[in-house]
Amino acid sequence: DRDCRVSNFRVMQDFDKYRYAGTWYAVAKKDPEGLFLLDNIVANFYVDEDGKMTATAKGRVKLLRSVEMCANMVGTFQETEDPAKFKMKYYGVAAILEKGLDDHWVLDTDYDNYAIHYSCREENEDGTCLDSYSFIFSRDVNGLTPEIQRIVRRKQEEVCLDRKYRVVVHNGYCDAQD
Ligand code: AZE
Repeated sequence: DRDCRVSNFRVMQDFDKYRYAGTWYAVAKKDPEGLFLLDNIVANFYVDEDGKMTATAKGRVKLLRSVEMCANMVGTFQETEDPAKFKMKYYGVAAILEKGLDDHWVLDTDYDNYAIHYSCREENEDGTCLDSYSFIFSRDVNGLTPEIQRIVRRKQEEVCLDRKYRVVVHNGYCDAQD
């Protein structure tokens, strides 16, 4: 019945990066292995004159047990043959040394309210995902309507991540800093 192979996941059809641009608040997330953004996660996507997509992201992180800070991250996106599937090169500005190259897939979005992001970092032999992370983005920091929550839940099941998400708190922790 359910196909958990990453290559068979359905992504947003006719994805439009121009409509995806702007501010998104992470309202829920599924964590990957290792260090990750904890809460107060806000992403801003831009498309420049040449059509290249970039993004900034902010979020609280905890380094070495107890050192808490707000990470300021930058991402640049490489397009692929599927308009909803990008390769994202990212790195931290200032004190955050974290960097990497991740997939950035947009599974679903209505552009105005919600977007469902997915990234598989490592696949198993059978094509299912061994290490993934995913964000549920909202245009409204206060969350999603019950109707959209149903759409999101259906998609979370479809990509075999049901019950793996936690709510992302927004309490202004990273607002003062830049
Ligand atoms: C994402 C969307 C917009 C741009 C970027 C994103 C991802 C950022 C990370 C950050 C990790 C930071 C860590 C710091 C210690 C997907 C939110 C850059 C993966 C672990």
